[in-house]
Amino acid sequence: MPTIYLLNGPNLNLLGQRQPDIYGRETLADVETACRALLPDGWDLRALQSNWEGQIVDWIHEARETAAGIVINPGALSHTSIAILDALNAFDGPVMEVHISNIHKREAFRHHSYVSARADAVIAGLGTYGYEAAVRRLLSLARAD
Ligand code: DHK
Repeated sequence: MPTIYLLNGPNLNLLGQRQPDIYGRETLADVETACRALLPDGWDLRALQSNWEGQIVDWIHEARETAAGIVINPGALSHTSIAILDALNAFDGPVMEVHISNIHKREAFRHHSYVSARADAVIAGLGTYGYEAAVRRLLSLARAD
């Protein structure tokens, strides 16, 4: 069954509770429900979150074998992790990078993302709708194949 990996990095388990003025009031469970609702019959979503860089690298390796595409919000690891970039470079399918906030409007240290060097699209500032936009785009790419 074609599967989309929805990967979230550090602190995104606190979505809906932490800094709602920046990240909104929807929880990660709400995001997963909204993304799942977009899937055509026969598609699956593997939604995963970790505060640990190596765990995210391991899930990207797993995705190499099983995923039709990856939607990833690496959280703060966007700005620091060459390991996640390297792992994504070893993945052949489409990669959508999501930031809930507009990282370019925030502190300078958030303006650069290592993951953007690999991502096929970068979504920033759409709030949690950015995840849905990313899933929609992945599905349209898959259907165009
Ligand atoms: C989420 C985080 O946790 C931050 O560290 C990033 C990103 C921005 C977001 O907007 O989703 O800088």
